[in-house]
Amino acid sequence: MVSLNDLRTPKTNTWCPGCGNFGILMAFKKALIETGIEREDAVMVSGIGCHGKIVNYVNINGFHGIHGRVLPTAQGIKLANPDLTVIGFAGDSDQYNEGWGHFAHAVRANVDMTLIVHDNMVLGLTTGQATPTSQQGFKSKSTPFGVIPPMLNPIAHALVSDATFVARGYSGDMFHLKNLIVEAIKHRGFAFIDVFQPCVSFNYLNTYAWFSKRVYKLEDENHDVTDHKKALKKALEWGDKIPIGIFYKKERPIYSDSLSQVKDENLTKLSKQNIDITSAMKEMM
Ligand SMILES: Cc1ncc(C[n+]2csc(CCOP(=O)(O)OP(=O)(O)O)c2C)c(N)n1
Ligand code: SF4
Repeated sequence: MVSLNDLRTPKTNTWCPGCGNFGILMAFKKALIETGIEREDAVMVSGIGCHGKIVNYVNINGFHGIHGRVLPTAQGIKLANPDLTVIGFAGDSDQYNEGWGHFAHAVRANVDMTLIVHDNMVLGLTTGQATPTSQQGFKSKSTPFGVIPPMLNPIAHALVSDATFVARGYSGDMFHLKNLIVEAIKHRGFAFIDVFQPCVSFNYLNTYAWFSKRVYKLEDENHDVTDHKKALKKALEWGDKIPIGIFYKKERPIYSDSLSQVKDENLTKLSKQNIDITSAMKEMM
């Protein structure tokens, strides 16, 4: 069983003091410990952005991929080696701008993995431009007169794309977030958690104080996680009260259940001896 000490790395953490990413990092480490997954059985995949550095700070296998491409990489790893627990970490620009096309299809495909989006409603690493989840009117370096279109609603989008696990966390409530990550990892299918992650350097609107005043837990209202209509209604709530917790959960076949090539086979365990790709190469050249 891993300990917090086992998960420590020698890398210097370069996130700004007070950044919401710290809450996600600690919640994830605690979730790994609680699920009892061994270090060599888990893989993290991240995109480009402040969030992406998280792979440097957890002592498990990690792949720091390119911007917007967390999902194809993570899905490929899981399909090739179903024995691994795969967790993707994306930024809100990373996932909801450049990676947006992948999102809807990952939800539909239902590969057995977890996606955690660090949703600070701003581009952090590139110093403060607007993202799809920035609120209408949000003033930033890219929108000095305020964001014009309405904000994107990833929770509602996931729900209408037949998602099997949809949740929202808040990095200011680390223990609640840890519980969500544990449930997401245990879920058989694509588990999606959007996490409010205050960016203390570039988002002066959606601060800890702003979130803490508004968020409430769905479980405190005895929310029924099997009620799709109710989940959608909750997904549309925004303003003085904003729900966090599991919106919706259900079982449906995972992608590899219907993929004969990987259904009963771990591709990484196939013999790599006597493989001759010469004829295939000739055909392609
Ligand atoms: C293909 C590509 N497009 C754009 C960039 C420039 N870029 C670097 S980080 C970043 C986004 C950071 O914002 P977000 O994904 O919200 O993550 P955060 O830094 O807030 O964690 C962008 C657009 C890039 N590195 N690669
Ligand atoms: S710029 Fe924002 S998101 Fe990036 S490390 Fe600093 S506080 Fe965190």
